[in-house]
Amino acid sequence: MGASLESIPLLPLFQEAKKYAEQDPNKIAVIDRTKGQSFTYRQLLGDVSATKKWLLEKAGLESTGDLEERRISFLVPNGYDYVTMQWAVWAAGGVCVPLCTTHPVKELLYTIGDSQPSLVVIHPTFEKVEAQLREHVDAIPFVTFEPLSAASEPSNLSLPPFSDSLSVDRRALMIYTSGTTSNPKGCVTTHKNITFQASSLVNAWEYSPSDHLIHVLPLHHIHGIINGLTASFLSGATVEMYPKFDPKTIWERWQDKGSSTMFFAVPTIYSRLVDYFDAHIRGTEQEAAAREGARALRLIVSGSAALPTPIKSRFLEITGQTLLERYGMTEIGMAISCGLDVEKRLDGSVGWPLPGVQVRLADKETGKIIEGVDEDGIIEVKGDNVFLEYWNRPEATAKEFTADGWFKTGDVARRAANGAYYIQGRASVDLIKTGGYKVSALEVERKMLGLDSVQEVAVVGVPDDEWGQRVAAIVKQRPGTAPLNLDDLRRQLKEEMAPYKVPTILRVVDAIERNAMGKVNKKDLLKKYWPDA
Ligand code: MLC
Ligand code: AMP
Repeated sequence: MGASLESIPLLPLFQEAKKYAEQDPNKIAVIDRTKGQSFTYRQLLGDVSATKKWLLEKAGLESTGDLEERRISFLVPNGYDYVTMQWAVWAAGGVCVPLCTTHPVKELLYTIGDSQPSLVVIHPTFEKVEAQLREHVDAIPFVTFEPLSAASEPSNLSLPPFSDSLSVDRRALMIYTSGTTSNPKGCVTTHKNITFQASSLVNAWEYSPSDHLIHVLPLHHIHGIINGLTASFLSGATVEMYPKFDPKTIWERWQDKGSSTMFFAVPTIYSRLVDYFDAHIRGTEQEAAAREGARALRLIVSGSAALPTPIKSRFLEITGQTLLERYGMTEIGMAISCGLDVEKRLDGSVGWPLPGVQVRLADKETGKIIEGVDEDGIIEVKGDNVFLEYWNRPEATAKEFTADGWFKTGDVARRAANGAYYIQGRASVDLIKTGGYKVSALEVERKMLGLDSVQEVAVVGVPDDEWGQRVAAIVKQRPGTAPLNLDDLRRQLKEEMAPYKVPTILRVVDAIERNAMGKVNKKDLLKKYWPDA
C-alpha cells in the first residue's frame, strides 16, 4: 500500500477524479441539497484522504495502512458525506457496506451481523438509531462520522498525496439483495466489476464533464450507486444530491432550463412525475417552462423494473422525451440498454447488450441455449460486470452460475430478429418488484409467520399501475387472536423490515388452497383473489 496514511491509491475512479481536479480546481463534484453547499473534486479528494486516515486509525490499522478488504458498514444520508465515506473506504482498501437509511433496527442488525464489519460508521443524522444498534452489537466498534462543510476558498486547496493503485481484483462493494432464499444476501463486487459496470454506461450513454445529474435514488442499491454516482464521477460530471425523491422539487428544478442534463429513476418515479404534472402544472402558468425545461435534458433513463407503456407515452407527451430503458441487476450492474439514438428506444424492449457484456437466452427447463428469435428463455450473462460472490455463501453463489460460467439472472426474455431483448417477467413468482425494489415473498412470509395472529400466509405481487407490483398477503388467521387489519399488520411489520417490503394489501381467508403435494400455487391464488389484475 502507499507511503502515508493520507495517500489515495490511484484506482481508476480516483485517477479520473484527480485528472478533473487538476484540470479545473473549481469543478464541482457534488451539490449537496441538504447542506445547501457545493463541493469541488479537489475538496472531495482532500476530504477522502483525511477520512481514510481517520478510518485506519479507528480500525487500529495505522501500522499497515490497509483495511485489507475488511468490511465497513456505514449509515450516512445521501449527499457529500456519503460520497466521501464511500471513497474513503475504497481508498483505505476496504469494502463498502452501505446501510439503508429507511431500514428498521432489526434489518440493520441483520445486515451488520451478516457482513461482519470491522467498523460501523454512523452519521449524526441517525443518532437515535445508533443508540438502539449499540444495545445489540458489542463486538464491533461504532464510530460517529463528523459531517463535512464546503471550503470557503476551494480553488486554493491543494491535492492530497497519491500512491500506486491497489489491485482492482480486490472486493469493493457489498449490496444486500433479496433472492430466492428468504434472507437477503450480500452481493460482492470488486473494483474491476464496478469500474467496468460504470465505464460501459459512460461509453454507451456518453456521460461527460458537462453533465449534471439530479440524483434522488437510494444509495444502498446499484442504480443509485453505479449508474448515478460512480459513472458520473468517472466522467467528471456534477451530481446534485437529494435525500429522496419528491416530484414537486424535480419539476421546479427542470423549469430552470439547462441547469441539469441527466435524470435516472424507476418507473414509479415517472408515474409520480406525470401524475404531479397533471394535477399541479398542466393548465397553470408554469406549464410551458416545465415542458421546455424537461425537454432540454440530454438523457432521461428508466430501469429497475418494467416501464409500462402508458407511463412512457404520458411522459413523452409532456416532455417530448422518449425514456431510455435499460435492464440490470445487483449481481451484474447494467447488462442491456436501448440506445442514445431515439430510434434505438423500442417500445417494450430493453435494447441490446452493453459493450463488453455477453448475453444469451437459455431454455428454462433444459438449459439449452436458444439461438432463434421470439422464443422465451432465461437471460444469462457473462463479463467483467458480473459479481464475485455472495458473501460467505459459496453454495448460493455456485448455484447461480452455469457449468460454463454464465450468471443465471432468473429473468425471462425474448430476442427479436434485430437482436433487441424484450423482458417477459421473472421465472420465480416469489420475487416481487415494487417501486423498483426487489422483495422476496419468502422473506415477508417468514417475518409474518412470526406474528401471533398469522397461522398461514402466502405473499404475492399484485400488478399495479403506480408501483409495478404491490406486496399482497393472503392470510389464514390463528383462531382466537384479535381480528387482523392492514394498519395494525403494517405497524407491526415495519419493526421487522424495510417499509417497501411491508404488504399494502391484506386478504384474510378461511383457508389457503394447497395442491395434493401440500404446495400453494401462487399463480392460482392471484387469479382467484385478483381476477382483474
Ligand atoms: C413505500 N410505500 C409503498 C411502497 N414503498 N407502498 C406500496 N408499495 C411500495 N413499494 C408506502 C410507504 O409505506 C408509505 O406509506 C408511503 O408509501 C410513502 O413511503 P415512502 O417511503 O416515503 O415512499 P416514497 O419515498 O414515496 O418512495 C417511493 C419511491 C422509492 C419510488 C421514490 O420507493 C424509491 O426511491 N425507489 C427506488 C428504488 C431503487 O432505487 N431501486 C433500484 C434497485 S437496483 P405509509 O402508509 O406507510 O406512510 C436494481 C437494479 C437495476 O433494481 O436494474 O437498477
Ligand atoms: P435487483 O435484484 O434489485 O438488482 O433487481 C434486479 C431485477 O430488476 C432484475 O432481475 C429484473 O427482474 C428487474 N429489472 C431491472 N431492470 C428492468 C427492466 N428495464 N425491465 C424489467 N425488469 C427490470
